[in-house]
This record gives sequence, C-alpha cells and structure tokens, in this order.
Amino acid sequence: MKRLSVAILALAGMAVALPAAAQFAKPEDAVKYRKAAFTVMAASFGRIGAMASGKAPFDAASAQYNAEIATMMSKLPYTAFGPGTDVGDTRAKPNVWTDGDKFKAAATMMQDEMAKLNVAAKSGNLDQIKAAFGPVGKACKACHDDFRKE
Ligand code: ASC
Repeated sequence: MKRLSVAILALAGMAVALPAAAQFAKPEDAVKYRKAAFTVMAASFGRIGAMASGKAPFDAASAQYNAEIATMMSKLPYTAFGPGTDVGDTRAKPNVWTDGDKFKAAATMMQDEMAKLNVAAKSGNLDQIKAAFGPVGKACKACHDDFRKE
C-alpha cells in the first residue's frame, strides 16, 4: 500500500514537472484546449469592449472580473501549440510552427497588453480601461493577420 502511494505521488510529481505540451494525450486535445482558452478570453475581452465602446453600461466590478479572467486565459493557449499539434480542426497557419520566435513575440505582445488592461480595470476608471483596450485588440489582430487562416 505504501509503495503504491509512493508510486502515485511520483507520477503526480512528474505530471507537474513535465512540460505542459506533454500533458495532452492526443494532439486534438491540445487543439481543443487552446481554442477553449481563446474562446473564454474573447468572451471576457468582449464584455470589457462593450463597456469601453458604450454599448453596455460601465460596471467596474464586471470589468475587473472579466479582465482578470482574460488575463488568466491569455497565458494558457501557447503551451498547446506544441510540435505535432498542427492537426484537425484548427485555423492556425503552418508558420506558427515554422516561425516560432515571431509567434512567441506576438503572443507575448498580447499577454503584456492584456496585463495592462487588467491593471487599468483594477483602477475602476473607465478612461484608463478605454485607453488600454485598443492595444489589446491590435495585438489580437496582428497575430490573427500573421498566424490565423481567413
Ligand atoms: C475580440 C475578439 C478578437 C479580437 C480581435 C481584435 O474581441 O474576439 O478575436 O477582439 O477582433 O482585432
């Protein structure tokens, strides 16, 4: 029994230590994972956008909540673009894998701008949120233009 517990603990430890890319059982699981993260990020970012553009009434708590989620989501997709995950139901272009440095730079740009939007949201000030919102959208678009089909 003790040996079994040690073995289970060892396996759990390995799961934590392994690179995230190795944690997907199938490439299709990585595709699903990254798309799910982008979907949640876009929904949260979009709710802030509705407030920034005046389409929805400003609600500071909602902006904070959604910015926090979008910031968390912004960190998730990129471990799921590992080698061999250019398969199945994906709009990712091949250059995600052949121009990895540029893709990484585009990802980092988005993450940095999203983190700034999160800081702005915490201020509770709509003008600061509006100012920080645009650069995030630009970073999203820049990456889509280079690395996403259609
Ligand atoms: C969004 C969303 C995107 C980006 C992009 C910005 O709200 O879902 O993919 O902004 O449209 O250009």
